[in-house]
Amino acid sequence: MTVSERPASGRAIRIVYCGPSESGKTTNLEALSQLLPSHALHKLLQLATETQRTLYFDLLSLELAMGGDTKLRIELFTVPGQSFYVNARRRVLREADGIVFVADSRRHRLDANIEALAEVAAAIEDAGRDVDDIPAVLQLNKCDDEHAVPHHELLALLGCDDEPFIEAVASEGRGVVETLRLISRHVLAPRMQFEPTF
Ligand SMILES: Nc1nc2c(ncn2[C@@H]2O[C@H](COP(=O)(O)OP(=O)(O)OP(=O)(O)O)[C@@H](O)[C@H]2O)c(=O)[nH]1
Ligand SMILES: [Mg+2]
Repeated sequence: MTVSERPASGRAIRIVYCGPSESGKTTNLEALSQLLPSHALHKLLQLATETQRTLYFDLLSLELAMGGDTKLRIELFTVPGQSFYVNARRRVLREADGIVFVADSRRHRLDANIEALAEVAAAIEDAGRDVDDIPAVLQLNKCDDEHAVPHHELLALLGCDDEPFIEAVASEGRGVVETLRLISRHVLAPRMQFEPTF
């Protein structure tokens, strides 16, 4: 891989975790910082309120060895899910190279998922980009809840029957590395030969 194969400005590849408030976005990054091999991890920066709700964003920076001396930096961002942080979400989403939508599988969060998904699409379109041009995967989180909606029903309700998805319990580390592998493949495959080593 050469520098010219990196995104336009040579910056890191940015993957944004979005979804309704408290769906488990920050928990994904926390679990990854435990589960990924330490040589790949760069840093985890968390900006949270006293109540553990994300205030602006969280950032987990990874460095993947690509052979020789070449390293590829991937930055995983979360955005705050609470409704009044709409502008913070838009700023982070604007430059996303890939999106992980962390849905909350609990039945009473159905409307919140639908609303958050529509907002992601609107933010991308407002930034002059086409949603279909940005690789995206769905993580159906909180599958451990007794009121979790079955995955086929949740996908249909979100209008995402044909999208790639992973079922997860982020608080137990289940499905989080798989989610990162899936989105990394989608983002990197068109740019270079890539087989995740994590
Ligand atoms: N039962 C269960 N709880 C989870 C799961 N994933 C996360 N949680 C819990 O859900 C709560 C919210 O998780 P966060 O990761 O802070 O959610 P968030 O999406 O970052 O929330 P905001 O930053 O406010 O948008 C925490 O108490 C987590 O421990 C899961 O798969 N199952
Ligand atoms: Mg958070």
